[in-house]
Parts: sequence; structure tokens; C-alpha cells
Amino acid sequence: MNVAQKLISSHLVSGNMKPGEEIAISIDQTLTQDATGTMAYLEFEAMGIPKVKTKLSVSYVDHNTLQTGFENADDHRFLQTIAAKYGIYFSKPGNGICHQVHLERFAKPGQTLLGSDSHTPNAGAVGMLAIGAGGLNVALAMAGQPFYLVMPRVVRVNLKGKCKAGVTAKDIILEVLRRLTVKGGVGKVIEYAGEGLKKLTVPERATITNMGAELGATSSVFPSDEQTKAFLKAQKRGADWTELKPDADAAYDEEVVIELDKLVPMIALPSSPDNVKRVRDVKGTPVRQVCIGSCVNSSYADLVLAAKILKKHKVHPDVSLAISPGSRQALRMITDNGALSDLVSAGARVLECACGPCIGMGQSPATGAVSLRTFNRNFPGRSGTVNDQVHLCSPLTAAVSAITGKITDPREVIKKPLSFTLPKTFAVDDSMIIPPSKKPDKVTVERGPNIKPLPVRGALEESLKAKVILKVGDNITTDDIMPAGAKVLPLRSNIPAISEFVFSKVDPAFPARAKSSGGGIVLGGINYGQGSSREHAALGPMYLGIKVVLAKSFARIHKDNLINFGILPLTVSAEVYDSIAQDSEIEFPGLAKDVRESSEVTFVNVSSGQTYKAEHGLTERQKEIILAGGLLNSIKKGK
Ligand code: MIC
Ligand code: SF4
Repeated sequence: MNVAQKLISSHLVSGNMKPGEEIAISIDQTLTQDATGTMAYLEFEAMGIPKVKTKLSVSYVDHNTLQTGFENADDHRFLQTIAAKYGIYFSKPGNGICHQVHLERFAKPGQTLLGSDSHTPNAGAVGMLAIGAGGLNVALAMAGQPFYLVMPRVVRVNLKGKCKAGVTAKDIILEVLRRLTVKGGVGKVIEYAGEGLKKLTVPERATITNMGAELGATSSVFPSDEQTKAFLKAQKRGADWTELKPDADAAYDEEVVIELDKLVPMIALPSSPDNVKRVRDVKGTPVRQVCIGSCVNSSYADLVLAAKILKKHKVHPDVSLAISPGSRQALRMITDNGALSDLVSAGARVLECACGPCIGMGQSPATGAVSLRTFNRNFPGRSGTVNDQVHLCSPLTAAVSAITGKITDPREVIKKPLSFTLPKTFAVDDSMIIPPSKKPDKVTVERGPNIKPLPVRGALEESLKAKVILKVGDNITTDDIMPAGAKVLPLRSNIPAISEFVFSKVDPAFPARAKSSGGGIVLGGINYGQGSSREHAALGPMYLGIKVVLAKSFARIHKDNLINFGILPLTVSAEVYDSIAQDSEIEFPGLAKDVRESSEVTFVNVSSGQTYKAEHGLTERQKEIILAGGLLNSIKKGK
């Protein structure tokens, strides 16, 4: 077996490990962050279980840290008190970004982790099976239920040789994205192997597993080896190490070879993480903003390397350089060793240890300005600026370009590899991680006025006549469906209020149209719902009365979220997609019956009179959920 198969088989609860078939696995650890966590804990609370049943559950506050009103602060109090009551560790705002802190302090080889954030696979860097999911799935895992997924195909990425000076782990994953694209990983686990692994430290591996999310992959994983052992030991967690390697004769479903010696610095151009080119092909483009940080390149190692480049230099007069350290541990260590001083002397703006600019929580770039970011996503408008020009690159490319003021190939400056060895010990201090209360009965959960109850819909309609109120193209992201940013994020625990922003960047009239039509249907292209795990991208449309989404194909997490909240995802061919226009009226004469009794749903385009059949592909379990009008209804029915 390969590493992915070993992790799955040791956690298999039901199903056959045949690619494409539904399986269920047990979950050892969960993580949530504040933007998805409030809903996840409201959902967990509704299940009536006194204490989480996982080995470990952690609630992080890292997204909504900009407190421009009471809303985010209210949510933080809710999250802290509910964690104390139900046996969950609480990482305070300021302690760092969930994925970075989880890797440092909790990730364990051989275990499974389910997180209500799409970059949860970050923890795959230490040989863990780490998967992103909607909050409701994470709530169920906390309640001791298994997690259902389609048995993935396993892709072996064979890393050969060694990176040359100026080339980093970021360039490896950008190259994988260039080759496989944002939909290339759907239904797959990406497993890294080969002699090139030996020299890759855990923080570098995390850069790669983190951005596996951008491939649409179920997860990404590295074996657990000597590098893993050294990292865990330095985190004073040597006892958490176990070896996990593929068998010598392990088989894989696909193989990709990357020759590291031949790799050059890469950059993703606006506005998709797979729009990857060589840095040298776009060199000279003027840059106005550089951001180093986010959950993907914000480790101690990343920050030290950026500081080495910026030392004794000044940030270009036309550039604004922002640094957001991934964790308090990383911030403390660069403070102690002087790297922070080098960054500040160079002219960097130091932000708190949080998601910040990555999700439009401040630092939105100027109109038309090129922003170079070491982040993982550059979806259109995600930075908070319409028509933004966000490029994704390594911290080396970012730091060098911050000095020159234009996109610069780091190899022009860095002639031999910058020396960096992982510290023997990291600055371990868990005082901002609050353990659950020893007296949970005494804890009162605090709920401010920002926290509104979760809306639910009724059972699936027996028949349905509705309009296609929006037709969109390929690769629609959950940022398109339910935008984030400083204005919208504080409303994450208030579905009626946040639903006013559904599709607001694509078509600002959408919420009003949905309401006046009494709901409707959305028609999408390939890879509909890629990106974030936010279940708000299903909850908001559900609240506005969307009953069905027709698309050429769906991204994994969003499809699960649609089902969880009772919106029927139906896959249609390119011909059907082409023949249905926005505003077409669609009739499903036997909607519930078709779902119940067949694998296909029949529908009529009333405007043209054409009849179609769409494969729903639902398992028996998913059928029950859809028929009940969502997972919470179906759980209540089962009780
Ligand atoms: C993201 O990177 O898009 C987010 C914000 O972290 C999301 C979660 C969310 O929307 O709250 C994700 O990746 O799942
Ligand atoms: Fe936060 Fe950005 Fe990472 Fe999402 S991708 S968890 S917003 S830093």
C-alpha cells in the first residue's frame, strides 16, 4: 500500500477501498476556524452531545480578527465558551493561523484530521490524512460519526534531484498546479515521494500540501520520516512521531515526475492559482504591493529567509510590504533572533498573526496595482479590490521584488542557496491555547446578538417549477458565490444578513431576484464551487430559496455542502448546459420520486419544450439527506 491507502485502511469504517466508491473513515482530530466555526458549533450543539468524542478538537480564531464592531468579538466569546463547555481546545486570536499552529502543536503522523477549512491538508506534511470539509461534517465528526468521502485515486508525485538556489517548495507546488490545473486533483490524494523528499523540511512540505487544495484534491500527503521526526522533536513532541512509509511495491493510480534541478521560480498570474508562468517571463512588471504570510508561507523558515534578503536593503518607494506571521511561535522567534528588526528596518508593515490580506481583511491593493503575494489563492476580487492583479509566488521572489519594485527572478540576486537549518528547538509556548473546562456544567455559552439560529428548509419538493435565475461559466469559486472580506465576514453567524451578499460580485441583483422569484435554480459550468469550504455558499443560497444547482461538474467540498443543506446538485452535459439560458423556466415533474427511485432526474425546459435527464449520482445515504431537506433534518428524522 501507499501512504494514503495505509492511512485510509487504518481508519476505514465502511465501504471498499475502490476508487470512486463511497467509503467512511473515523476521524481522530478536528479543527475549526472562527469564520466557519460559529456555524459548526451551533450545529454540534443541536446534536445534543455533552462532549466531543474525538481524540482532539481545536477551535482557532484567525480569520475575523478585524474588530470594527461588536460582531467578531461576540463570535470570539461564543467560540471560547462553547469550546470550554464541550471539551475543545481554544486557540485565542493572536496565537496564529489554524493550519500553521495545528502543524506546529497538534498534527500527528498516522492520524486523521477533519477541518472546516479547505487548507486543512496542510497537516499532510507530517504524514497525516487531513481533509477539509463543511462545518456540519466537522460537527458530526466531533459527535463521533465517521466522515464519508469518495475513495480517492492516489497520484504519486516523484520528486527527483534537488532545488537550485532561488527555487523553493512554493515553486514545486506552482509547477504541480501548472501541470494539473485547479480541477486536476478532484477525487485524488496527491502523495509525494522520491529522493527529493530527503532534503525537504516539514515547513516546506506544508507549503506543498497546503496548496494541494488549489488542485481540488481530497488531500495531499508526505510520508513520515527523519525530517518529520526532527520537526516534531524540535516542537518538543518527539513522542508523537511514528514512521509511515509506502511499501516498497506500493502501487499508484497515476504518476507525475518533477525534476527539481530543472525547476525555476514560478508565479501564478491573475486570477487563478493555475495560471502559472516562469517568473522570468513576466520580470520587470511594476509591483505596488508585496504580502508575505498567510497559512501557506508564513513559517519561521519563510520569514527568516525573507528577512535575510531584505536585511540592509529598503523596500522600494512605490511598494507597500506587509508581513503576516503564521503563528505567535514564528513571530516570537523572529523577534528573538533579530529577523523582525531586519524586516522593520527594511520598511515592512507588520500585521498580526492572522489571515488578514489573504481574505480581504485589510490591505486591499490599489486600483490596477500588481500585488505579489506568497499566499495560495488569487481568485478575482478576493483581496477586496475589484479587478485586482494578485500574483502568487515564493517568499524569495516576493522579498527580492519588494526591493526592486518590479517582478524579479530571485536567482538574479541569490546565487547560492540561502543557508537555513531548522532550529533544534522551536519557542514552544501554548499559553494562548486554552484547554477545555474541568467543570463544563458551570460554563455558560455566551451568545451576542450577532448569533442567529441556523435556518433549515423543508423536505424535498415532490415536483418543482422554477426559473434559472443565474447562469455562470466554469471554475466558479465559493468566493464568487459567497464573498468574504472585512464587510461580509462579520456576518458569518447571521445567515439572513449574509445571504444579501450571495453572488454579489458576479451579479449584485441576485439576492433580490431570488427573493422576487421565490427562489430558483443556478446553472454552472465545470468545477462549480471550487475553493473555500464555507458552507455559507450553500446556506446563503438555500435561505434565498435555491433548490437545485445544475452544473457540468462540482468541486468536492461544495457538493457535500449543497447536499448537507438540501440543495440538489445535478450534473448536466455540455449540450444541456448550452441549451438552457438564464431565465429559462424548468420543470421537474417527479423530483422527489426520481431521486428516491432512480439514478436520474427528468426535467423539462418549459421555455423550449425540451426534456432532459440528469444523473444525480447520489448514494443511498445522500438520497436520504436530500429527501429530508438536508442533513440536520435527516438526523432529526433518524432519532
Ligand atoms: C479561504 O481560504 O477561502 C478560507 C476563508 O480560509 C475558507 C474558509 C472560509 O471561508 O471561512 C477555506 O479555505 O475553506
Ligand atoms: Fe486564512 Fe488565507 Fe489560509 Fe484561508 S487561505 S486559512 S483565509 S490564510
